[in-house]
Amino acid sequence: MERTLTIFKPDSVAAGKAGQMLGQIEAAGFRVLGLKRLRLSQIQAESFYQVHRERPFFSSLVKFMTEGPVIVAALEAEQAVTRLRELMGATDPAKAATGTLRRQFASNIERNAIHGSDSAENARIEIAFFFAGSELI
Ligand code: FUP
Repeated sequence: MERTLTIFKPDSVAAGKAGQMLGQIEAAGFRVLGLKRLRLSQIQAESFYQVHRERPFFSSLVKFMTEGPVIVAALEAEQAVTRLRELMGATDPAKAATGTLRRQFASNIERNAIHGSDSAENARIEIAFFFAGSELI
């Protein structure tokens, strides 16, 4: 079993689509270990995306990620990292395959509906960013 972290981004939550997205993720065999709704502070968003701090889109991404509440979930499944990224589709929804979450729910490469960890190691770091061990059941 492997864990991964997903974030239903402010666009999905504002549109009332997070539940549908989580339903598709559960239907694909993922188990929800932890779930919470929160609004990221600027410092939290900058810290979460610090790997992108030198990229031209960084400040716009931080602004988007802090514009409203997000819903974060710690998930468990066989090959959870890879399988969630397959369900999500490409970063740019215009390039995402039919049926993927980003193809269904994202607007553009920035407002792209959902985050998923890109490795098991980053999943561990990202889950710890949002959840205490006692919150993962
Ligand atoms: P992904 O792993 O698919 O979420 O994509 P990346 O880690 O490459 O990018 C992280 C986030 O940066 C994306 F979800 C959206 C944002 N981004 C932009 O806003 N513009 C870009 O050109 C690339 C990424």
